[in-house]
Amino acid sequence: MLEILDTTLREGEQTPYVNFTIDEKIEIAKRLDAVGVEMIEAGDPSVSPNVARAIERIAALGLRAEIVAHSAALRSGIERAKSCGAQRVAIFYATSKIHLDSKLHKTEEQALEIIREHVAYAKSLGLNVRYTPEDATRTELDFLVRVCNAAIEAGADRISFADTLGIMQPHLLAERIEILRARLLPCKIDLHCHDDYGLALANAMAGVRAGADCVHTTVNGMGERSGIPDLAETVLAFHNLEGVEKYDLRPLVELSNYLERVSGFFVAPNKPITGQNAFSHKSGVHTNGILKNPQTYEPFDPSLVGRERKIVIDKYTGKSAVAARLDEYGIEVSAAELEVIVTRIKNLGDQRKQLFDADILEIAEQVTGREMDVIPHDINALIMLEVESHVYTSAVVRRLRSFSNVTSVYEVTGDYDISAFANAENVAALNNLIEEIRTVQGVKRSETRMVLKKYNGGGK
Ligand code: HCA
Ligand code: CU
Repeated sequence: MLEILDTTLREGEQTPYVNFTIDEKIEIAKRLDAVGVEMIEAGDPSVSPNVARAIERIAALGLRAEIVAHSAALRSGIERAKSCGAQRVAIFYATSKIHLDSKLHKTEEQALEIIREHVAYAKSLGLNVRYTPEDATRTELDFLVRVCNAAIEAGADRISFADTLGIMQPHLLAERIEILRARLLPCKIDLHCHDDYGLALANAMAGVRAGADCVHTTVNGMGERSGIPDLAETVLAFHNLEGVEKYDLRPLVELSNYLERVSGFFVAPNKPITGQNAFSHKSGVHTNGILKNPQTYEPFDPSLVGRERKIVIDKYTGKSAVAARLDEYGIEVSAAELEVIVTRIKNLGDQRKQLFDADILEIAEQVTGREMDVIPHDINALIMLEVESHVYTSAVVRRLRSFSNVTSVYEVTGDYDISAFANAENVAALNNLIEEIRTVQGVKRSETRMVLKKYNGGGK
């Protein structure tokens, strides 16, 4: 049965410009535990005193997950892992020729001895031990087997087959796992697959099929360079495609949002599961299908992860989607009116990147000649911010611009320093956005005005 080790707190914190506070790490660990991952890799205590303190605090929480500390093959690191209260230490030592020659300046025999000695030392301290041959996928196979078996004999019960450079393909990885399974002494096999070609999750799934036990993930796929498999994608792919039902799917989207908030690292709109567009439909053909039966274009029901499907209205839209959107507002139009409304939407859509419900309602008013007394569900808001006096306004602007819901940002004169236009699906989403904006460093005070109706000037 599949196991997951989440390493958001170790590999994830190796993402450029990402740094968690101890409290944030504790919150992340609790939320990971709620999903039900078997192991949480909480950090390498030799990196800094605060990393060590965070591991110590997390280990003391008494979570269900086993708490793992990462360490180079150094006695001091292994001792720190022990004194932090981690249940397991993951000792990494590279095994590929290029790493041995150019980085570690060790022969294969020297490397083998170092690995054996440090695994045995960790075991003697009473720790569970995983050994990671870093750059395993570029390591000569006979040597890899020798090293891993030496580590297992010395007390390791897990080997992490690390595709450190993300160079594997599913069929190759599966082949290697079959060989390792046949030639390794009894042990569990972890898969640590980097995503340099976008193949990390596919590789991991092939590896599990071939006999590996555990997949390493991070929330939002964070990590060095292009990161490793995203936790939500991994859980959903195994749940829906492989029938692994032991993880709780409900905390995943919130966990992803939380990570965006505390890391400043935002997922792309097309990111599966957690991305803004993951359950949106646009073309007339697609939306027509979705309205008749969602299964026509949905791999699974978005409510499985607490999300909603969304139909985007613009020039690609057909009549059924517009009628459905008007119907949501309790607005009925005749077939002839609908025809004209759709034509106008298409014309406006030719000129604009994005249409809001306010635009659609305005068109419907013009075409029918009836006033529509409704407030658009998707909300436009003007958010005004005062910035702390010691902070550069431009630094706050830069952070604001990275929010996908923020459509434009202005530095302004007057009581406030910044005004930003934002759009959100509903009031709850707008609330979340404002909460997130308030946590941006340097924001002192905010005031939000919701747009009730929008009129375009001569330009647009
Ligand atoms: C690194 C180490 C590592 C270790 C993986 C593991 C890798 O290069 O930073 O211990 O399972 O990718 O090899 O993250
Ligand atoms: Cu890694």
